[in-house]
Amino acid sequence: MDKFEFTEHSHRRYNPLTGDWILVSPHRTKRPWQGKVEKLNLEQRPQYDEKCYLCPGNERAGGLKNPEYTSTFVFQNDFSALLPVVPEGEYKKGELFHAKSEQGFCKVICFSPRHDLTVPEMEVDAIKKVVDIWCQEYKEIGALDYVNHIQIFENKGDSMGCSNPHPHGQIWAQTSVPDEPAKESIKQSEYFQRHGTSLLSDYLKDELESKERILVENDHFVALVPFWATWPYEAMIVSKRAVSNLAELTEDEKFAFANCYKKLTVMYDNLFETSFPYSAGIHQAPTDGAEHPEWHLHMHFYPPLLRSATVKKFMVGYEMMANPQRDITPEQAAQKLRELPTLHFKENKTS
Ligand code: H2U
Ligand code: ZN
Repeated sequence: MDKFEFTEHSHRRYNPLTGDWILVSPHRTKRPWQGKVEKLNLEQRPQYDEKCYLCPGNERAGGLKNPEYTSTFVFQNDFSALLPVVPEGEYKKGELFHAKSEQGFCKVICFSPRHDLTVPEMEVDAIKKVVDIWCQEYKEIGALDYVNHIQIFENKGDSMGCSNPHPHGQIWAQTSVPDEPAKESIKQSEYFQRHGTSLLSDYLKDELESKERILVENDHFVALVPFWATWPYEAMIVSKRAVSNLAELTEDEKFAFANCYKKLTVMYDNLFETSFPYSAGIHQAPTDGAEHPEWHLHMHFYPPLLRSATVKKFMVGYEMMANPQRDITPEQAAQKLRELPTLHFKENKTS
């Protein structure tokens, strides 16, 4: 019997941030693929679309009008999933039936007035303004008594349920800490108590030494494919300094974050020469008034594409019933992404 190699043999990997496991089956990448591999014809969008509810000056559902904004613009979601005024209440019947009222609100952030751009096509200076808005919103919303968790996220691409190609993200703020960040809170707390350092600082130290899964590195931020990545090209942006939330970032760090966000998403677009869909979101300390030295700011990117602009990975079957599973290893995914040109493919075609 050969020695166990994780480039060859099926194995499970542990996600220390959540406590979840993932099944990796590298031997399956040798399987023949007879499906189609195609590029998408990229739609050309206008810089301004009169029918877009996010473009400057346009009317949204409900009749409110967007201002003639020139960089970023934030508004209350007209169809918020959470509401600030809800009667406080609880439903409990024995151990098995339990429901509780939840208070909160949702906002939408337009990243740019330009309808035709996406993050990888924006200038770093313009992306920095998006980071600025995230920081400002985190501070302002976090100061509200009833808000303990602020989820900042971006859904990109209609395959991720994004309703509009105009570059934008969302913020959902609420009283409870939802499950994903709650799991990460417990794991980071336990780690901090054992070691006195943040879990992600120690993880990053190792990753920066091996360089196997690093995608982008600058003075203050790193983008990498986590050792425990679930999605084929999953990535994570982590701050080098163990800051627990956006409000702690310096100006230089905000620029570095923007730079990392751009470089990672350019890699993504270049991989299949398509506007690469993903759900991305920032995990950071809860805004419950307490200090959270265990929390280490990071941003997850979960992209669904597997083999081409149209062939997606489905989290179905075994994955829904048991554990997520992947074929190409995180190391192979990182290598593929690293080998891509650093210039966005659209710029390459016009220059
Ligand atoms: P997506 O990122 O999933 O496309 O969501 C865009 C949000 O914009 C969505 O949550 C909101 C929707 O409720 N929206 C408005 O607030 N006003 C509108 O006029 C249309 C859409
Ligand atoms: Zn638009």
